[in-house]
Amino acid sequence: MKFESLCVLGLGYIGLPTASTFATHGLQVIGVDTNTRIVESLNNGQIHLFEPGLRTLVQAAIGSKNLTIQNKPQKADAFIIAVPTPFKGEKLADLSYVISAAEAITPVLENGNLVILESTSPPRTTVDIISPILEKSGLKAGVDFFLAYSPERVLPGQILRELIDNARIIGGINEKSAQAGQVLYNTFVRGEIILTDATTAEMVKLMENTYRDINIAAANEFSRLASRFNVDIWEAIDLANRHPRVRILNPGPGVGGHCISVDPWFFVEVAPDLAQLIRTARQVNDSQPKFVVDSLSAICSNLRGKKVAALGLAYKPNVDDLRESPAIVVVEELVAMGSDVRVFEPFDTDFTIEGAETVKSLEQAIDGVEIILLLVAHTQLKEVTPENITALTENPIIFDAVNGWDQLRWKQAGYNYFRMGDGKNQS
Ligand code: SAJ
Repeated sequence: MKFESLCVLGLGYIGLPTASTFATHGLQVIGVDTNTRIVESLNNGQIHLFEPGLRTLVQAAIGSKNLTIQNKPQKADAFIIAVPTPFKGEKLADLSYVISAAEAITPVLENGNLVILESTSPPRTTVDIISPILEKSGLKAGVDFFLAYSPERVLPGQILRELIDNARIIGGINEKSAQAGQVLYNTFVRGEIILTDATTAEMVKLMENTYRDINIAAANEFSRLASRFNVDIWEAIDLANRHPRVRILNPGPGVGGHCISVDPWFFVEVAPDLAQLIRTARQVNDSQPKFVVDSLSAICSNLRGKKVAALGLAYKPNVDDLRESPAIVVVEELVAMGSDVRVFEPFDTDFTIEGAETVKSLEQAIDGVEIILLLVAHTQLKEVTPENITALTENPIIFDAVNGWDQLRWKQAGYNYFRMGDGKNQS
């Protein structure tokens, strides 16, 4: 069995690096996206998202003529579906992109082909939804063509390295399908490749992100408890983590991004009676922006009319992705309370939030404000020091929601510095 050509459907954070990596490893790859803007910009050598090293990789792939970009799939030996699974309605998985992608493959599907679903999906999606759509081609899944689910587990910011080095799970609808998947990914994966069934692979993906969500929820709840009991959460976590079997994560303004804040709901959707801890963890993390705003209110008593510089909007440090970002929710809550908010996001200086002012530089953000709120520990924002801002505004309150700054330095410079979850060092 050999795969020489591949069609990757969906050219986002997963599909584009995957298509490019296969192309630079010798496969003839067609990258497919239904968004004509993305197709045009890629064909003009522009990439529409930020990920370290990705621009160079995509340019190399396109330059080698092994990667071409189109808006429709065409015949190939293998197909990878890497489209999003967003929410619809009240936290339900919207499988419409996955379904459309499978429907687009069906007319070009041939004997001996392999189809892999990578999009995060509720358990049984591959078997109950994708397989019947593809079988409308007249071919039998697992017999005439192979079908597998293989979750993507790369960390934004380190995608290109993790794509190659991470262990990869391939869940086939039968053994032959899993083995076919292994042949395909062997093209570039250096991590261990482990074969299983499709539904186990789907569940593993959801379990990984749910596990992280629950652990972050614990850290966030601890930060609220620490505030109440005049304890510094950052000191307390540092001490607890000296225990050989304890590894508490970092509290913050909440959990964002398109994965961890979304995937646990897929369990709640299909098994609400069983997924109670999972639902509660989601609710804790979703209410953490309110904890940030409440903590700030406790310091300032009245936030109405207060001039606030909100620094950082991305869902985590050093990425340009603003999806589901808790920092945005913090800003929206401040706006709702009547604060006069200026936002600065170094990775996206155009993003707007109704009622807030977007500015293009740190200096513009800080100029004349009364409160400086650090919401994302981007390297560029962590480098801000008291010396940088002294000339721009007089005696603002500093509120660090991510433990991104050195409190001693700010205090020694005479600032009123507060840290989220630090009930001990209220200056
Ligand atoms: N966060 C905290 N405290 C922490 C760690 C993270 O509040 O201690 C927050 C971040 O600020 C962010 C959110 O959690 O808002 C998620 O960030 P993350 O770095 O934990 O994860 P993602 O969403 O960037 O990537 C995750 C990864 N999954 C796991 O680590 C289990 C990645 O491996 C997956 O491939 C990715 O989801 C995905 O695509 O599903």
